[in-house]
Amino acid sequence: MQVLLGARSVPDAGAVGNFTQRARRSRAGIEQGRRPLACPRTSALWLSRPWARCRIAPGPFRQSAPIAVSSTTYNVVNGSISVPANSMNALEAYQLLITPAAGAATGQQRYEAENATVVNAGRFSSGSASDGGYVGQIDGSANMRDQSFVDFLVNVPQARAYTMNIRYANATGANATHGLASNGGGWSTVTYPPTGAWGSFGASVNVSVNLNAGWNMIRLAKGAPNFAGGVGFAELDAITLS
Ligand SMILES: [Ca+2]
Repeated sequence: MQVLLGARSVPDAGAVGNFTQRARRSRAGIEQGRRPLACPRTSALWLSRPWARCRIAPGPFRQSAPIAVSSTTYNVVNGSISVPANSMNALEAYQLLITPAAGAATGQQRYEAENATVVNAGRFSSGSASDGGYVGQIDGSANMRDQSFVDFLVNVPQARAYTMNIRYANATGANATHGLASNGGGWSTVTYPPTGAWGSFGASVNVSVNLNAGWNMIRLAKGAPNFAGGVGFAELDAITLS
């Protein structure tokens, strides 16, 4: 992730003394490009006297864009980053702008299992599932009539290896596996460690998948033609490509 740390100066909210004298000095300060000395913050006079608008009116003392304090690329570890912000000024506001280091993503990245082509399995609802739905009963592997698999039709901007995050549930108490194939290519194995309960989602695994630019078909299978069959059972919630 690319992180831009910026700061924007804010007017001094401190000393409030003789209103007339200080407000005049403030107006002069604005015209000279300096920070205003004081404006009463809650007084009705503050709202009614035009020079008191020094706090909100555009002027030389007010910055049009944040000052960049730092711009750094961080690796995401377990879904989070840690950004140090040293020597912060209490009179300034700070903001973080976080963007993917490779640039903003284009196109769809997440695909719901319940919206994919589901063969010999069922669609169900769950409050913990992405978009409220998932695919379960992906159980068949014995013969072509009952082989269970889910086909995701995805579109990616360029040909490369993508990280595919798979949200799943596996309440068998042991590792389960599916076969993974894209565009009719060879099979690889996806291993799903056990999770708490069927229909309860939050766990995910990452695998790598090679995709072509444009449309691709990704199959996750308990059973499918030319596939020996997976171990145990798993439910599918969604995949995310990055
Ligand atoms: Ca889902």
